[in-house]
Amino acid sequence: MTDLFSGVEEHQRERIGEGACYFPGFALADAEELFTHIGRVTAQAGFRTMKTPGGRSMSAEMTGCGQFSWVSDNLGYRYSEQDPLTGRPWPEMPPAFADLAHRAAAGAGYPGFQPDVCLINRYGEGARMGLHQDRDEQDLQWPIVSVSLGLPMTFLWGGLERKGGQLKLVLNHGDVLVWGGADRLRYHGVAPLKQGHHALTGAYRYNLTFRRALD
Ligand code: MD3
Ligand code: FE
Repeated sequence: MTDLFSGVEEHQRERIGEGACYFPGFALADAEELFTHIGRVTAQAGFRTMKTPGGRSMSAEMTGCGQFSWVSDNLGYRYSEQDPLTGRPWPEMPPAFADLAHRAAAGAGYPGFQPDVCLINRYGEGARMGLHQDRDEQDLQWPIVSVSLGLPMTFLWGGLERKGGQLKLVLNHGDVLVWGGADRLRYHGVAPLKQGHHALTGAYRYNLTFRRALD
């Protein structure tokens, strides 16, 4: 008998924009495994706070894995093959990471997504991320896949210009978002993290963003 649904992931999906999908709880089943991998990656490439080209420190701590990760200093923002703290390549992207990103992207209508970057953000109490666009990737046709772990955080979703209002969406443990197409260059950010405790991640929220930096 043929299985009509073979290869098609059955999961709750909400289209929140022309090119954007929200998958509540998509990563829940994998959350503990993902968190273990975060521990392995950060043992090799520790969390650090980055400085913007304007000289201000960002409040979220960051690191990454994959062929590239994103670095920021007084020279500007860019993707780099080396961790500037160690001079070594970034840790390899765990196959479980790439697989999750691939499945979520396919479910949102972006088949064939093979990320070469996983940026890992860690937010402690009060940490936030101001409104910005993600436009340092070479081919903006590829989506970005975001995975939230740990404490909930309010995501701010704006338009194609910095001015104007933002929609708010609470991102919970295990939630996945996919952004591409017409929504790829939307301004976005996250509101300051409220104090709390999560059974897996303690006082933190972690966010994985999967990207394709180079073609
Ligand atoms: C919408 N991170 O790392 S993830 C970032 O929660 C970043 O850590 C936030 O913005 C976080 O750059 C938000 C959701 C997200 C990621 C990329 C997007 C939303 C996006 C790109 C375009 C539009
Ligand atoms: Fe972003």
